[in-house]
Amino acid sequence: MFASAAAAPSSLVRVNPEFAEAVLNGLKQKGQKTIPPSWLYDEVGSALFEVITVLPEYGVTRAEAGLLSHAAEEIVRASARPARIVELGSGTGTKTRHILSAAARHQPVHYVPIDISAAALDNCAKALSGMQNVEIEPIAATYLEGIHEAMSSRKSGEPVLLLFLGSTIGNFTRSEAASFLTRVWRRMRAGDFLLLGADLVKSRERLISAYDDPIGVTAAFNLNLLARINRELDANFDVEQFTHQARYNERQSRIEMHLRSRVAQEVRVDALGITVKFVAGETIWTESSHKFRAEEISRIGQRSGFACVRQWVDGDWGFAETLFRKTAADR
Ligand code: AVI
Repeated sequence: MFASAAAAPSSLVRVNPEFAEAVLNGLKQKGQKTIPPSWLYDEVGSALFEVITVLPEYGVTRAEAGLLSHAAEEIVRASARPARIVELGSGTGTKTRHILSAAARHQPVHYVPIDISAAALDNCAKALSGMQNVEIEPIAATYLEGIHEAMSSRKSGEPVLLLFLGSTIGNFTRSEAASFLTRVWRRMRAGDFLLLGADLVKSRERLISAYDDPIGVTAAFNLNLLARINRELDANFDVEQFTHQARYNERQSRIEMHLRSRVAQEVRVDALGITVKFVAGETIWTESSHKFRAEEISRIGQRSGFACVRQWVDGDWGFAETLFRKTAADR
C-alpha cells in the first residue's frame, strides 16, 4: 500500500514499509496517538539506550547484571547445565557473558542470539568472540521465528535454556506478555528452560527519575523517534516543539513515555503523504514499561504453561530473574 501511495523521501534512506505503516497507523488514529516502542531503536536510539543502561538513575541493567554475575552458576545448575543457550535480543552481551561462562565451564556451549537487527547481532558476536568453549550462531529474525529456527536446529534430546532478559517483557501489556509467553512455550520442548528478567514495582519517585533522568538521555532517546521520522519518512517535525514526558500509571504499575506537543502545530510526513495536526499538550504515546510483583511473574509464566523452578531477587533496586521449565509437551 505504501509503495504505491507514498512519494519517495528526498533523502537516500530507503523507506522501511513496516516503520511507515506503524507511523501512519499511529499518527492518523483517532484519540491517543501511539507508535510502538520497537521503533525507538534505530542506530541513534540503540546508542542512546546503551547510555541509559549506565545512568545512575536507571538501575534495571545494573541490578540484572549483578544478579546474573552472582547467581550464574546456580542458574546453570538449575537449568540442567545447558549446552544450547538461546537469547531473545542480543544486546551487547555484557549480562549474558556471566551465564555463558558458567555454562561453558561444564561443556562446550552453542549460543544463539536472536535479533531482527543484523547490526546488533554483529556487535554481540564481536563482544562475545574469544570466549572459551562458546560457539556463536546468530539468527536474524523476529523473536518467534527465531525461536522456531533455534529449537529445530538443536541436537535431539538436547535441552535449551532460553534467555529473555532486561525486562523487555515489561514493554508488552500484561495480556500481550501472557500470550507472547504462551507462544514461546509452544515453540519449546518439554525439559527446556526459560530465564525471564523483569523489573519490580518500586516508588513513583525512583521510577520517574529512571525514565526522566536529569541530564536528558531518556528525553533524547524518546525525541529521537521524531528525528527518525524526519530522516526516514521525510517529515518536518520541529523536535524542539515537543517534550519528553514520563508518567507513572499506578493502577497499571507502569511507566508511560510520551512525546508532548508544546503548541498547536501541523507536521507533514511527505513519504506517507499526510499532514498530522496536534493541539497544544497533545501527546504521542511511545512506550509502556510495566513493573511487576515477584509473585506475579511466576503466575504469568504458570498461566502460559511453565512450571516455576526458582527465582532470584535483587532487593536493592527491585529486579527478579525467574527460571521456568516446560514440563509437558501439551496442555
Ligand atoms: C528495553 N526496555 C526494557 C527499557 C525499559 O526500561 O522499559 C527501555 C527504556 N525506555 C526508557 N528507558 C529504558
